[in-house]
Amino acid sequence: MLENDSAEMGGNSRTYLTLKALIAIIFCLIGLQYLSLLQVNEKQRRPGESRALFYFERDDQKQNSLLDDISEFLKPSVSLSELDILPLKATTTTEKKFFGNGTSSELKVCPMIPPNLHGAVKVQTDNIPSMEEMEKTYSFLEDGGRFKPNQCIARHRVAIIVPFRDREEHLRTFLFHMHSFLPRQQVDYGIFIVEQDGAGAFNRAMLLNVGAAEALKSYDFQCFIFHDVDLLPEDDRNLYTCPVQPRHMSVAINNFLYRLPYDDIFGGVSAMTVDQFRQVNGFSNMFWGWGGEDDDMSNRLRQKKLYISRYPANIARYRMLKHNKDKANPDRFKYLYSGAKRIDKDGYNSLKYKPVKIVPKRLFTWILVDLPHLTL
Ligand code: NGS
Repeated sequence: MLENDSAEMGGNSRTYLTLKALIAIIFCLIGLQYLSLLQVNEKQRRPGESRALFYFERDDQKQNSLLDDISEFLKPSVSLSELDILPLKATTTTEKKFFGNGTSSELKVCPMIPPNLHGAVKVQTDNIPSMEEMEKTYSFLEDGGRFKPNQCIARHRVAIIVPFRDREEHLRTFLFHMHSFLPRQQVDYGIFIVEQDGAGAFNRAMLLNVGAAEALKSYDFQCFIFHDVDLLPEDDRNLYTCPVQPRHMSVAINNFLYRLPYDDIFGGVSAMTVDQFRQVNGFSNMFWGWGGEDDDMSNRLRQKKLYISRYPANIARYRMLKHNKDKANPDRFKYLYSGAKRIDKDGYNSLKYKPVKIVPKRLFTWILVDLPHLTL
């Protein structure tokens, strides 16, 4: 009986000790949780914002103070590679500009951080002017929707390539937005609208290949920005410059609650240098109908040891215009799985197309193209 009692008492004290330890652990956990909450509250983040890239973060108290944001760029701790901006070759730091009256002046290379950015910008989606009205508003453009700054030599020559069909209203909204957004970034750019002729399945990737080929015929562009017509950037610190590594730009889209849907996504808006584009042999020509072509490009990049870079989600924000979803391509997974075997023979080097029209209009270069179904 006594033995039983002491055994029971020993058991009780062990249970008591275990309970005490458990309670102590629970208090520790509550304490830790409290501390981490304090840290989060210290800087409220928007959904999808990156934790690591503090130099880009917006201070909510000074949301409209662009200078504060930009001065972050200039901190010595931020290296050129972190900014993901290609340095300019030393040979082109100045250029003589000649005026009609016979005088000339020496132009300097534009600053790395454009001085007149606004930060967050309004995206207008209604009461968009007609093409004719816009041509007057943007009379500073050269034919082909071409712009270059006249105060300095642009650091980047960028072809914006937009696959297109049947979306006239989106196109007007896009042009209206982009031609007010891009000049502030002091890039030398042109907009190429690549329209697929006929009513067959849409081939976004092949249109992008065509746009790249035609853009390079017209000018010495350094990089491409492949751009869906229904995506409008909401912050002009999202620089449309040539990337060091391929850059996925539409990181945070309103329709996806400003969150990246998955890590390897390369659709929507993405930038590549001409050299990177050639390394991966451009896009596959095999994706007819919606989906997969951008994932195939993502696989090509990985295969060629390039990686996808991104601006932080509080800057790389986009508004998506409303539209009906296209019919998905039932063969997309088949082509995705066999992509690695095709990279060297299906792409930019096997591209064939029939240009129906190539017209350098004031707001853009219009490329109407007939796409053949290629076989390997
Ligand atoms: C994936 C598609 C991508 C597409 C992405 C986002 O599922 O091509 O959704 O699409 N991949 C496949 O279908 C294999 S979105 O919702 O933006 O239209 O880019």
